[in-house]
Amino acid sequence: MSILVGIGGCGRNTAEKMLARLPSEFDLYTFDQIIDIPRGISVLQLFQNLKGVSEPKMLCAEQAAYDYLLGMDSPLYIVVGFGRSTGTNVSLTLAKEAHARGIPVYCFVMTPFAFEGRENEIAKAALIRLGLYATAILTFSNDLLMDVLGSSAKLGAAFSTQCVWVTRALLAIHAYQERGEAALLTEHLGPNRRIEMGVVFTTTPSSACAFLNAAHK
Ligand SMILES: Nc1nc2c(ncn2[C@@H]2O[C@H](COP(=O)(O)OP(=O)(O)OP(=O)(O)O)[C@@H](O)[C@H]2O)c(=O)[nH]1
Ligand SMILES: [Mg+2]
Repeated sequence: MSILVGIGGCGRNTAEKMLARLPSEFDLYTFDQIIDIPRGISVLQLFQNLKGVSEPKMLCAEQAAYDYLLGMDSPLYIVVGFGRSTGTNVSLTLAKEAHARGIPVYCFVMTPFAFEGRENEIAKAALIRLGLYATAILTFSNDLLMDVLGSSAKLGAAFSTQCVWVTRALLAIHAYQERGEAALLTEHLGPNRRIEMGVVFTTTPSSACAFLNAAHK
């Protein structure tokens, strides 16, 4: 079994759109701050989303939610938008805990638009910290996305396109994990274990070829 967890607003939106395209061995969870109306406070809650079921099922909250995700002892695939509060902080905590327990953790991180300003600095710093814990980090720049699609593209359509992109990257990474070749993946990615927009930037063509061949094996 593998766990896909969408964290924060962006992670939740993106992961939910990915569900229909995921192989059956994936369980989808979303983890976000939800307003508890009767108590008038915001609570970090974990939901499970099942294929074909429209309403996600609330499982648990706060520390119990971390324990639930880590207790399954399955590889974690985290989808998140970096730059604000919930997604950034919760992903870092979850990845740190997973790393401490020897659980592989693959992070698919949307990075902010340049116009968002301060969010960019927060995202950059958080990516450096995430590098301490993640098995691999795949970044998807919202700015580059709009460059590719053109400024007339509607934001909703752009984010849906990005979901397809993220899903394809996730399936390539998942293929490595399933074959027990996570170490080979790390070797191909180099010391910062980072892939931008699902593409390996490398100065050694042979390692790029090896990566692509292995992903499509
Ligand atoms: N690609 C994509 N990016 C998004 C989406 N929603 C937000 N973002 C980006 O993700 C960043 C984080 O936004 P959210 O996920 O809404 O923030 P959060 O983690 O829930 O943080 P708080 O609500 O402030 O606690 C933003 O700065 C945006 O750049 C989305 O649906 N798709
Ligand atoms: Mg939010």
